[in-house]
Amino acid sequence: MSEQRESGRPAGMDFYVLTLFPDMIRQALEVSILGRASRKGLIRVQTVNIRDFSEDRHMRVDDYPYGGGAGMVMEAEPVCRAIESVEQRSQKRRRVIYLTPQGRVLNQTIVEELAKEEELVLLCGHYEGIDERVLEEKVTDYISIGDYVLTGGELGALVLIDAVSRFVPGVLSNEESAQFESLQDNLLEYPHYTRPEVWRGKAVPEVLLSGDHRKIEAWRHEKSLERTGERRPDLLEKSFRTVGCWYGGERARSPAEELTRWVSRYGSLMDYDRRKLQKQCRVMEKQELLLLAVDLEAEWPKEGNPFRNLRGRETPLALLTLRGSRDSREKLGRFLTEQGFRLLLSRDLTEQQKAGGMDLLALEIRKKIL
Ligand code: 9D3
Repeated sequence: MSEQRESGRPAGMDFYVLTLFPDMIRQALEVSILGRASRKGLIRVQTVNIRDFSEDRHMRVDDYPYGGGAGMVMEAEPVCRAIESVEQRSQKRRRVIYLTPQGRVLNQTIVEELAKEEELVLLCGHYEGIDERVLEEKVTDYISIGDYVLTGGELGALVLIDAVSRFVPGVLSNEESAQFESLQDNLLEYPHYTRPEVWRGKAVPEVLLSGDHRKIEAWRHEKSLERTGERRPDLLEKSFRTVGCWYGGERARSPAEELTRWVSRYGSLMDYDRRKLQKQCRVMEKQELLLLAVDLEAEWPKEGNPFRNLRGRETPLALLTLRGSRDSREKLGRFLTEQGFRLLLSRDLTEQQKAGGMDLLALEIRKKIL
């Protein structure tokens, strides 16, 4: 728990919430999982009351809108000073997120991206909104939590903190770990069952009692797909069947497997060292995702390119290579593009490992795929 970052700062995450209603933020974060995480010091939430920066003896922070119209507008100066009071606490560049119905709608990919930060500044508006000029100066991200109207940004900030905190190491227990959740696959979860085995005449699906883990995993995947099709067809269109594939022995195999596990709970694997697979024609679909790891210095079969019979239909592809020149990587990338793949990214694995682990790479792929 006393794990430190290289910077010497404690691990975890700092949130600064700028609001006219700090109690609303604090009280919500005292309880349950986030309360526990706060007490452990894994997440630190500091509220800044924008009213403390009012320039007015009545502590007013809002005024009538220029040009007329309904409601009040929060003044630029108190908001700006509140943000600057946070900026003063260290020189670091921080994202300043304004919660607004006009923002990008929050989703799990955005949440994971934000979880990479060490600190986030969350600005909550009230009334009609905030004077545009301070937003232009200070805000880096505009985020909405959905297409419905709230009375202010506080619930938005709480939703964001809740979702992001789940990715902070230690906030969830091992069993609850946020890493391998089905929403990463853009699929809803499979149905869950617990004892008794028969409840009011309704039995638990047979397969779950079989003890056959492969069969159970296949059943859960099928149920996830079925359920997403019924309840969230919009999500199903954004979901991809991930296929991890390698050529060139163990060196290529283990990164392919690792990345596949990071990208998808239900990923499958193909071993292109097997001559039989090379000979078979396989056309991958648009809704599949190919993660391909190739050792460029592994010997090629005498028939030529081992992937000559692998085709895509605009199938997204992430290409990871080991050894070999940049030139040979680009050549393979072009070859696969001609075979019908849509090259999302191509990386040298040694370079990638220097830049960041498979988790970062997986997130990058997820962001590029749509
Ligand atoms: C009633 C005023 N609206 C004109 C049609 C504009 C408006 C201003 C301020 C609507 C809502 C709000 C307050 N909402 C938020 O601050 C907010 C919010 C939201 O309303 N929906 C979804 N996400 C968010 S994040 C912050």
